[in-house]
This record gives sequence, structure tokens and C-alpha cells, in this order.
Amino acid sequence: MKFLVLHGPNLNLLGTREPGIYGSLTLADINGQLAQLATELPCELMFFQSNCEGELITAIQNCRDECRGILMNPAAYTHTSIAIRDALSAVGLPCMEVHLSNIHRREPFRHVSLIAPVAIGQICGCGHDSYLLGLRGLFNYVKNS
Ligand code: CA2
Repeated sequence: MKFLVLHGPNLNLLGTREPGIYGSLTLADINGQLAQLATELPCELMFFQSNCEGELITAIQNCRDECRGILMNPAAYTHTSIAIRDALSAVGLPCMEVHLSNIHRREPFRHVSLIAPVAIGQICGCGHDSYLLGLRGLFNYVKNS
């Protein structure tokens, strides 16, 4: 069982700035923890980060035949991208939306997710654990469906 782990814009900066909001782990640290969890579940993971909306959309489209689901932190595109939402809808794979911070207790513009209506669930506010909880949820969802 293989999953695509997608990280949106600016998440490549994790661990270098704003640790109070986003924690002190780097993206490589988070991917490493996910890889370790994947061996336990077990499942396979493919990782991709981009600052470009179109590259994220192409990754979603291209994983259609290889992957059983998508674990995604769309970052700021969460709140703006109809195109990413449409790509997830079109591909039809189960997607778990995750966020490091609790988007619902931050600025009002972060309260709306355009992705949530096409996701199987949303986990936020748990720091890097959001990714680990999200992978467990996605794995169990696919295993039981
Ligand atoms: O809490 C999350 O995971 C977010 O998806 C992070 C996005 C933000 O736009 C969403 O509203 C919530 C921002 C990612 C920016 O990452 C940075 C990492 C280090 C330093 C600066 C930004």
C-alpha cells in the first residue's frame, strides 16, 4: 500500500523560522518520522514538496495509478486553491488534510479550508504529530475500505 505525502509552499523552511507556530523539526525530520511509522503500519511512502501550485497538482494527477491515498499539508493553498481541490476530486483518491497549527484559532482567513470538503478528514494543531495521526487515519481508512 503506497501513499503520496505532499507538502505545500514554504514548508521547506520548517525548523528554520517561526518555531513558536510550526515547531523546531525540519521537513526532513517529519518525513523521517513518517517513514518510520510507515514501516510499522506497514505501507510505502513517496514524498514531495513544492512551492508551486501547478507542481502540486501534477503530483496529485501522477500518483493516481501508483498510490492508494494522499497525505497532504496544502499550507497556504488550503485557503485559496480551487485548482488543488479540483485535482483531488478528479483523481478520487482518499486525501487526509493535515496542518501543524490549529488553523481554526488563527487569523479568520485561515479558518476556511477549500480542501476539507474533498478530504476524508482534517487533523490540525498537533504539530508534527498531525502528520503521524493523519497517516494512521489514512492507512486505516484505506485498509478498511
Ligand atoms: O499549520 C499548518 O501546517 C499550515 O498549513 C502552515 C501554512 C499556513 O499557511 C496554513 O494556514 C497552516 C504555512 C506554512 C509556512 O511554513 C513556514 C515554515 C517555517 C517558517 C515560515 C513558514
